[in-house]
Amino acid sequence: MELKNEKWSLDKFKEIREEVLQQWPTGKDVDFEEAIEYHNNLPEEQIMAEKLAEAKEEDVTLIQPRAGVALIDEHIELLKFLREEGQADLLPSTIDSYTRQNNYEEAEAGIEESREEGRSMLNGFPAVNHGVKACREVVEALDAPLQVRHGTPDARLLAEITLAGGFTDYEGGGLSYNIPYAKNVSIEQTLLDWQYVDRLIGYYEENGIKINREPFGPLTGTLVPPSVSHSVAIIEGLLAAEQGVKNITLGYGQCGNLVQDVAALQSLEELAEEYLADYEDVMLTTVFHQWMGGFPQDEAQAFGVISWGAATAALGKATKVITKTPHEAMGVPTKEANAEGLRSTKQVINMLRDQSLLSNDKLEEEKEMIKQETKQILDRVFELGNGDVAQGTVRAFEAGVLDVPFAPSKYNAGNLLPARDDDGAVRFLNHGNLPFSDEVVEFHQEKLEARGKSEGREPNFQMVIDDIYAIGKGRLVGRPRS
Ligand code: 8ZB
Repeated sequence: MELKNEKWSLDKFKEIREEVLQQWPTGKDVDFEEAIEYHNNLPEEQIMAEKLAEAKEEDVTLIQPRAGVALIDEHIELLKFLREEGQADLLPSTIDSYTRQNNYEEAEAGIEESREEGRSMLNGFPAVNHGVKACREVVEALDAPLQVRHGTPDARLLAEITLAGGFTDYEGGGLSYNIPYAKNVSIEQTLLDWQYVDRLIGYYEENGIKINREPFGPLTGTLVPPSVSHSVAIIEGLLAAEQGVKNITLGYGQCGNLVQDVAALQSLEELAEEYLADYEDVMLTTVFHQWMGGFPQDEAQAFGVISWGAATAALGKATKVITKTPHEAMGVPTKEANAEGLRSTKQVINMLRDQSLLSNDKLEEEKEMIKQETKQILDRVFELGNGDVAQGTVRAFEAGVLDVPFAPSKYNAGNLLPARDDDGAVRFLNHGNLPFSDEVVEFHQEKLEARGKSEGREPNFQMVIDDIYAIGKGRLVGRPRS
């Protein structure tokens, strides 16, 4: 099948759908007409797009954790706890790694073992194996909207089952769930597979059902320059809108410098509005991810990292924030630790709800820079695709015009080197083949030279290494001898 950014005909979608629903026995329980009926009867408080629209309107930042375990009753208990004890506004179901790899046999074994052991032997909720009815049990036990959070290159069957199961939001995208997650899956393949997911959601929308879509913003973590993640987010937003998706939440992961992070959140929304202007009735919202890098082992220090993310989300007026927990350095958190991350976040958000970062020259300069860079990247993507953003994206990755630092994918050039400047903002030490103007390149060079000067060293690869390890030593910027 040829990849083009063009809305799929219903016939083409339905032809592929027959194969998708046969990938695992639970696929046969998906009945689209009946699922429409089910969604029509969902209480409004469980519709993600409605909750997000309300939050955007009222300028509040909602909080959402990550969470998922193997068995249905335990999963419900976990989510109830996070809602009641953690005051989560929005709920997730984090999917286990086997399901993310489409390995439903191993997921089944994990479910069995979990039953035998009396504890979760999977690192998430295996929604495909549990099937439509079980997903609905989860939805019906709760009073908040549910989102699927995963990391799946081919997420077609998972989407069919969870959406028929009453989930109203689906994370991921053909780039953001490929480049950071897979080594050998081609970009063309994941873009096609995610066109299917977007077309499915477009089909729901055509039938009056609002399903929200959320590209995974942070990609590989805390050293991704905002213009790189923004380019990916906007491309995924455009691809989704073309297939008929109407409710889109674009994401950005905390880098750590307050001004840059707020500038990133504001510019993301402004750029997206510009790029998606041709699509009617699209509701755009934003999500901010608390620190997606290494965490301090010490729980008190971890709360410091969490609170700084909460403050940034609130001051940047993100529509929602995905929280971390004091167990981040250890692995999957207990429900108590998860609720603590939520409560500390809510505390900071409540205290900052009436404040915003005052517009100032520095903020404007950062926004302007991020916008210029993103436009330079996206202009070249369109050019490479002769106007087709899907084809342009494949070629842009080949050419290193789109390039994500520290990504495992062999389809990613990997020429970029980011490093922090003297204020901790993320800059390009090496911009690889990104199509930047001289002005942009010099801006970054100057920022890194200024850091080099205050540290008495030339900007070099050691800075990158130092920055990666800095947080473990309780710092943002990796200084020599600190
Ligand atoms: C890319 C996302 C990584 C983050 C968290 C990790 C990390 C993964 C679960 C989970 C609670 C789970 N994460 N799986 N948190 N329950 N089943 O996602 O700790 O922060």
